[in-house]
Amino acid sequence: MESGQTRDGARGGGGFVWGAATSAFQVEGGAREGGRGPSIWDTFATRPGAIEDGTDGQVACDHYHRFPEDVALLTELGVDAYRLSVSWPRVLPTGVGATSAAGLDFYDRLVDALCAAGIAPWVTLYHWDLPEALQQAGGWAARATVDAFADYAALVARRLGDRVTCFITQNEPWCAAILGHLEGVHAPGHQDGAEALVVAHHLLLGHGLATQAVRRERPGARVGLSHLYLHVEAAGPQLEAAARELDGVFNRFYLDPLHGRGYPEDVLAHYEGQGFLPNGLAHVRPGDLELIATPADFLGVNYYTRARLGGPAEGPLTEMGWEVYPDGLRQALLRIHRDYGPPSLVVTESGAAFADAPDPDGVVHDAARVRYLEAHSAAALAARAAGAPVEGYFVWSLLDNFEWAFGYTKRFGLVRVDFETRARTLKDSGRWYRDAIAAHRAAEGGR
Ligand code: IFM
Repeated sequence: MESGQTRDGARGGGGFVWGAATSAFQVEGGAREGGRGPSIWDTFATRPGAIEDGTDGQVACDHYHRFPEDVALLTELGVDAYRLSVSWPRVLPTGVGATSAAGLDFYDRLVDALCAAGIAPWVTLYHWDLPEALQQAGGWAARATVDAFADYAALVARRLGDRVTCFITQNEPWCAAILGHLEGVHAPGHQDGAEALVVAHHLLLGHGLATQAVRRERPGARVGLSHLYLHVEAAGPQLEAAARELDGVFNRFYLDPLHGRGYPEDVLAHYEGQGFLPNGLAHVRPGDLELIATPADFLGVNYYTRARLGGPAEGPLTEMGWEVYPDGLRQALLRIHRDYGPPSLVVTESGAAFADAPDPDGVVHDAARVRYLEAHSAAALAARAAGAPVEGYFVWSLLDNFEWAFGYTKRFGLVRVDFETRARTLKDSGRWYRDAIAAHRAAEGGR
């Protein structure tokens, strides 16, 4: 390691990590290249009406071919770290067994390019693109998928772990389980509450097993999970119980088992009442809860909005219809610190979709996103100043990209992507982020 770099490859000084994030399916494209197998999102996108604009991830931002340009953009921003995800079917086309040399080479080259630029790669192992072959064998509802995931995690750690220190096992288990298996709006598009709860358990178990697998391969690795945190408030005392229930299904159902408390009784009772536990907890085997509670090095917190029960939103809404409520992030970080005490907290996603468009000169004046990021990064720093061990802040997203069921209709990027030409344009928010990072670094002592 060169002098001036931290253990995580950040620019130095061991200070706060500023980053930007994407995920494989949302940006890579190259869907049929290098022997990549199909993922459940390739399949789901072919379902009529599944994706709002009828698009798919075949080309996406074409990051598969244009990653050098994207690394140059990250360099221009001056970030310490870039959070990317590895596409499981790109490196293991059927999820198990034979690897794709071309797929592994792609991540080698990407990681090398980041390291050469002094940017630490933070690697997410599962950001929702399950190999379709595994779905055919039962998907996350099948326990065998959990073992396959641990093997895949070991493979990635073996291959990239000489240059990657930080691994995120699962991104947002709530989304994968509930949106994908109960609401049916994400791949694989099922609507089965009982299956969704089995899937949630297997995703968490996959986190525990993958954490251990990564550490076996790379004892110096740091491993965590990214949780989508919903800040829930009741607008009046009569809604306190409903707020506790919503916080339970969204937050505690994941954070409690991750921190050794098992599944919260009140949430289990709620799901039982909905008929989602016809066999009780038969899918939870002895030892599972201990595995899920394998101590992590950090908890990733993805924060976008609050749910205010019984009252209107008080802040402006983003293009997703989500209320802008920065103080929810500060409160979330302090609450998680107080209630669960993970050794470190990292804001692994924070950002907003707005319908920004280039002006006649091609400049994107996304003032609303600048305000959003300014307020939310300040909220993260405020929680840190108040004692929560907040280690970093990653903007979602580096690029406008494939926003799942919304296709390309929602733009979250610091960088605009023209989906006809794939041309990239740094937005005002990108320039603001670059200056904010530089100013923060200068204030921290000029690193
Ligand atoms: O785009 C998603 C990302 O994949 C997971 N977290 C939320 C983002 C915005 O919806």
